[in-house]
This record gives sequence, C-alpha cells and structure tokens, in this order.
Amino acid sequence: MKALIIGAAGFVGGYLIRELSSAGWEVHATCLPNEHISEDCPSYPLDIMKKEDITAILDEISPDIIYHLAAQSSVSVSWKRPQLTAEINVIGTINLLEALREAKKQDIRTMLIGSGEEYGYIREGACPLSESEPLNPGNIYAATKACQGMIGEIYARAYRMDIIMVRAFNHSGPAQSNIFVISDFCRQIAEIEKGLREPVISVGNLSAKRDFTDVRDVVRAYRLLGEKGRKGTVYNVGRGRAVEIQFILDTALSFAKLPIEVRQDPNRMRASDIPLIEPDVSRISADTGWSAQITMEQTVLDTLDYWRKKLMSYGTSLGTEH
Ligand code: A2R
Repeated sequence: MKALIIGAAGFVGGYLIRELSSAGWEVHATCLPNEHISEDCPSYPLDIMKKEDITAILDEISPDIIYHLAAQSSVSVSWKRPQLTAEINVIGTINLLEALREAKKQDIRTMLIGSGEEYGYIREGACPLSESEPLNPGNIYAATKACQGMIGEIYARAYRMDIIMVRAFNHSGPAQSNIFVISDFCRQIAEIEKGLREPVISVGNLSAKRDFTDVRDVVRAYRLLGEKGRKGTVYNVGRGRAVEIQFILDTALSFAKLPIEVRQDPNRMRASDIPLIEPDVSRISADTGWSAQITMEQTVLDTLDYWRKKLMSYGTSLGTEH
C-alpha cells in the first residue's frame, strides 16, 4: 500500500508515518515549505492552498491512499483568524478533492480527518454520540471541520469518490502542544520537579468529562480505516469512555516526584463547558475490530516523561508551545 500523508509535520503526522511504515506501507509525506518532518520518509513541500502543487504531487507519487491531516487545528487561533481557518480547512480540502476529481483519481482512498468538536453543543442525553447525531459546532474550528466532512460526503456521493470522514475525539501523547490538557498538566509537573516554578499546578474545570485516546491508538485506527473502512462513511474515533478531567489530574499527580498543590485558575474556566462528551465507537469497532488499547495512565506517564526529557535537554522553561 502506498500512502501520501498531507500535513505530516504536525502532532499526529509523525505517529502516522511510523504506524504505516511499520505495517509495511510505502509512505510519502508533505509539509509546509518552512516545516520539517523528523521521520525517515520521502517528503515534499506543499501548501494545500496551491491546487496545482497538489496535482503535481499526486502525479509524481500515485498513492493508493491519502491521509489529509493539514489544517489550522487550534480552536483559539480559529477565533482570532477565522478567514485563515476557513481557507485552510475548507478551501484546502476542496483543493485536494478537486485535484483528485480533475485528474480522474476518484479511486484513491482519501481520509479526511475531522474532529469530535464538530458535534459541539450536544443535546442532553445525546451521549454516547453516534455518527448520525446532528452537528452543532460551538467554535470556528469545529464549524470548518464539520464543513470539511459535509463536503467530503457530497464529493463521495456526487462523484463516487472513495472518501472516508473521520471524527477524532481528544487524542494525546508525547510531543503534543501544551495547549491540550494532558500535555499541560504534565509539563507543569515536569517544570515543578525541575524547580522552574513553585509546587502549584494551575487547573481549569475538573468536573467536565471528556473522551481521551492515546495518539498511537488513534493512528492505528486511521490505518485500519484506510484498510477496512467503507467509502462515503463517517467514523468516530475515540475510546468511548469519558473520564473527568479530575481523573487525568489525579493520575498525573500520582506520578509526580514531590507533593503539588492544586489551584483553580479562573482564566482556565470556560463559561460554556459542556459537562459530558463521549462518542459511540461501535461503527469503527464493527468495521475494523479496532478499540483503544493503551491505558490513560500510560499516556499520562509517557507524556510526563516526554516533558521531563525535553526540560532536561533545554534546562530552562520552554515558553508556550503551539
Ligand atoms: O499551522 P502549522 O504551521 O503548524 O502547520 C500545520 C499544517 N498546515 C498546512 N499544511 C499544508 N498547507 C497549509 N496551508 C497548511 N496550514 C497548516 O498542517 C501542521 O503542520 C499540520 C496539521 O498538524 P497539527 O496542527 O499538529 O494537527 P494534528 O494534531 O496533527 O491533527 C491532525 C488532524 C488535523 O486536521 C486536526 O484538525 C484533526 O487531525 O483533528
């Protein structure tokens, strides 16, 4: 199987390259001209806003399958730069689908990676959220991903293209930006252990329940969906068992090397936090046999170790990572 991963320099890209390569796939990857892919695989500069460049890469590589990861994936940036977010996430996806359609490459399996955020303000009692649950996005990023998915469904139907839409719920693991909660807690603990901050961890709403999956399980799901998913179908990817953020905090603190005080920070509280978000993952399970295997404890420990090593090599605080 020959795969092309578009947008491979981000958090998920490196893990996906490793997952597909170790399954024996031939992997090619793209990143923005100013980015770098650390994994050992052929890479190509590509801005998805340039459709003719997508066409040229498709001609050069002739992949069997495409994983479209390229995105403006930050919710907070999406509020500040809505046009940019819509351009990359919506027009960028259309560029890819048009490049495929115009070149009559409808049979190349195309995996559009969306987000559990697309469900947005869910109705009470809706969890676990099945793929047929109405989408009600609560932020610009989520709206663009919902739009990406809808356009994918339209192209799949109208042009009989082999497209699969994925709604990935929270995923985490080593090397994730600390704007996400597991990475945030682990980085704070690693900084405390190194004496870079007082022994106080700053937290937001701990009672919200969210569904977390290790990124290494998530990319395995992407591989299996590439192999066995049904075209034109939407799939939730997640553990299917939400936990309170408090549980994540307790787990992270249980690995800390010294006692740490917990302090609630009003700036980290979101006014409209939805109490529970949990996907129904029976579709992916039925079609591929996939389920999450890596425990949350393992994800937290590996993420903490990642920050410990990173601080060791830098020696000082790292500033905010995005
Ligand atoms: O924004 P940057 O500089 O971090 O670059 C991101 C890149 N990207 C683009 N690639 C090609 N053409 C563009 N116009 C363009 N704009 C941004 O896509 C980044 O390197 C990559 C996306 O990686 P992350 O933001 O780290 O996302 P992650 O966590 O790997 O998630 C993969 C996919 C995304 O579509 C998410 O929205 C979805 O899974 O949940």
